[in-house]
Amino acid sequence: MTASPHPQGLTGRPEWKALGDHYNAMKSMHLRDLFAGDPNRAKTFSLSACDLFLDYSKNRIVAETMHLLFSLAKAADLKAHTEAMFTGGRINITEDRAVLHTALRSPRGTVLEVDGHNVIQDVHEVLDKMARFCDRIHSGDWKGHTGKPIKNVVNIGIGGSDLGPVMAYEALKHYSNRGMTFRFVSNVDATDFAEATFDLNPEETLFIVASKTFTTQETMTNALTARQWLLATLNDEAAVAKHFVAVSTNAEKVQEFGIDTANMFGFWDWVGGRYSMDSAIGLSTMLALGPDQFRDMLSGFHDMDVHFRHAPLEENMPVIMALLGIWYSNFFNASTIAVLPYDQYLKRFPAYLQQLTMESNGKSVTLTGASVDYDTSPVYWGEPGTNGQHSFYQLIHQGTHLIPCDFIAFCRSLNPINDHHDKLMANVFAQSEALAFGKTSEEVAAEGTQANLVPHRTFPGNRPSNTILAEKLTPRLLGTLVSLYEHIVFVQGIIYEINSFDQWGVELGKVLAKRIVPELQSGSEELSHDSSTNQLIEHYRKSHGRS
Ligand code: G6Q
Repeated sequence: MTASPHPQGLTGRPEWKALGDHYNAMKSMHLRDLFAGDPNRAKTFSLSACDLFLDYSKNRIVAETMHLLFSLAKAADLKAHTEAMFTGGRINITEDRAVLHTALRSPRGTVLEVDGHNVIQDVHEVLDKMARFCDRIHSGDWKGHTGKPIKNVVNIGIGGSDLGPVMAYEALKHYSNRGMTFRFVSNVDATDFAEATFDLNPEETLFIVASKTFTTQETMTNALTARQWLLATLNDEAAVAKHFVAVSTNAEKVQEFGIDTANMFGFWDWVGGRYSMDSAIGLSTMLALGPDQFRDMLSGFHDMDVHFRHAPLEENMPVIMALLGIWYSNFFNASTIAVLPYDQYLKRFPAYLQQLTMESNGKSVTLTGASVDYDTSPVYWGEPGTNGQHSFYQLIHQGTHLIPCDFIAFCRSLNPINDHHDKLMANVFAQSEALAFGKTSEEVAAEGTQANLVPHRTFPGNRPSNTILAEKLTPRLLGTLVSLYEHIVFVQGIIYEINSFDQWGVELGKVLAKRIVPELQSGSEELSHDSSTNQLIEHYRKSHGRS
């Protein structure tokens, strides 16, 4: 199924124009007045789903805003597109692929046929194979080449084959097997490999080479270095089979590398890299958590899938958050969104979301190839609170940019020590309050502030935010949270009429770097780049005495 765009494009839709007119009425309204005028505002603009509580009342909206945004989603036929994704429609049209990450967390026994084949059965076969492997590692049945059990796991992968596994490992460390060490190597900068392995004993180390294509330069370079590192100590090619497993869709390349395909965990072309942390790409996560907790995480993903697929638009958490994102990006010209988890375990969550959101919706042509005349994905960024408060929040409070914020927090700490958690939560509530309501010059003056300092100490407020609250960070909850953002991205992609599931910008980088490597390594090869690139290459060659 393809999108059915308006003949004059998104901005030609009457619903879009109505939002533009509504913006003119809304832009000068202050959250202070909106709250003062409606004692039920917090209740009206809040929602619970899948153990998440979303308070979106501190947004610059009224009921009419939401009504117009939902009308836009309806005009874009969002529900039909959602069904197309869930049922295996080939919605990734530039690669002619289905987009079925939701199948990765469908319960055992359900059926979803793609090209006459039940993919859910395949999914569970791989999950079972992963679980058997984890049990062998954990029980010590799987031994390294010299007979020692595996204590260290190093995941080698990049982009979608790294960011999800690292984020999930960090997020769920509390639930992980503390007797094992987990490291992640992604960068082709050798420092990444060197630092990840410097204190590991090769005899007790397992490498997971995670690459959908098994051709990615960084991953293959790191995998070859890992093999060299292992053999430098173990000195026997046969050791590779005991210390390397692969996660890939490319059995031929896995075999070529020397990994027994019996130790390969597969997935499918309908799983995009940035949507793959719940596929076999999550093998390191399963090794850290154990199969049961990994399955809990999948259930959390599935909870949100069901909610997104079936809840009416007006009660649909991903839809509401996606539409609010569009409201700010396209009408208030907000070019970034800050994601601010008040939980140290979620320190890699913003980095994970950067890929999910920006690689998916950082596009400037529509599905028909026409150039867009509106902004698509905003820049996502963030850091855990309270740390961010002591650095960039200044700009969010008093700078010239409007930066909508997503605050994420948990009522219960996984490390309830003294009153740390009350203080953490007091901060998150105080921040969204200060952003929304600010402090007027009258209030500042009334505090006895020196007149010349009043403008500096005034906070305009009217800075929007969502707050997502959950009881406790668990594997299940993490799945729900990731799935929430996956679907936000989907909704925005549908409204923007773009393909959220290809990544030609990434492909370009892969090709360009390969061309320059031989030029760096040879001193004589003639250079035919622009003068700047030629000069930089020459500079490097000189430093290595190659020219
Ligand atoms: C994700 C992208 C990209 C990809 C990496 C690694 O959606 O396609 O980030 O995950 O380039 O690719 P491989 O898994 O094929 O090594």
